[in-house]
Amino acid sequence: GHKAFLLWFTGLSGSGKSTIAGALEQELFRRGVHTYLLDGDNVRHGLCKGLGFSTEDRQENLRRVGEAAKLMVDAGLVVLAAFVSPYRADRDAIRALFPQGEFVEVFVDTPLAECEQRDPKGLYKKARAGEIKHFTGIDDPYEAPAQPEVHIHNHGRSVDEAVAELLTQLQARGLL
Ligand code: GGZ
Repeated sequence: GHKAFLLWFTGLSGSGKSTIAGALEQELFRRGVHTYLLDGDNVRHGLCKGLGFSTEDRQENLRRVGEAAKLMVDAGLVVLAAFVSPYRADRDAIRALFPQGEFVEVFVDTPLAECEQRDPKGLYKKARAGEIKHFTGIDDPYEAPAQPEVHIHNHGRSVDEAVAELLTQLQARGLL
């Protein structure tokens, strides 16, 4: 079998977290690694149903995701989690659930201007218009990780390059 660990992707809405995590998951699948991808799309309708985007709700959203991820890692999976997770304290609380080396924080670093230009769901436009309040990067904070295990500068780079960098980093850490 392979090692089990949690890869935690953090970054702005539209930064490319889910895209990169999904592409990495495909490559891991190809290598016979057993994975599970958690993101807002699959937890906010069930496990985290009813939670919004206040500071408290984000904290509870991420707490539940962290606990679920821990169970999955205990079961032997490589878990990929892609959440905005804007507060350092919330990310560090999840880190604290895992033994050293089994929590890998991945900062998907895309400038706000680029995310806003992409605006795949039109959410930035709505946030600028005041139709969505507390939108991360617009009228809500994003606390960038100070010491992420992996820092992906995702401006003007392809998904394949980001995946290659992640694979290199995971190999260097003895996780693959
Ligand atoms: C940030 C929001 C908000 C607000 C809705 N702030 O691009 P998306 O659409 O798919 O990613 C964003 C997602 C964020 O949910 P998370 O569970 O990842 O957030 S957190 O980790 O903070 O709990 C965005 C959409 O939901 N969205 N309102 N106000 N993103």
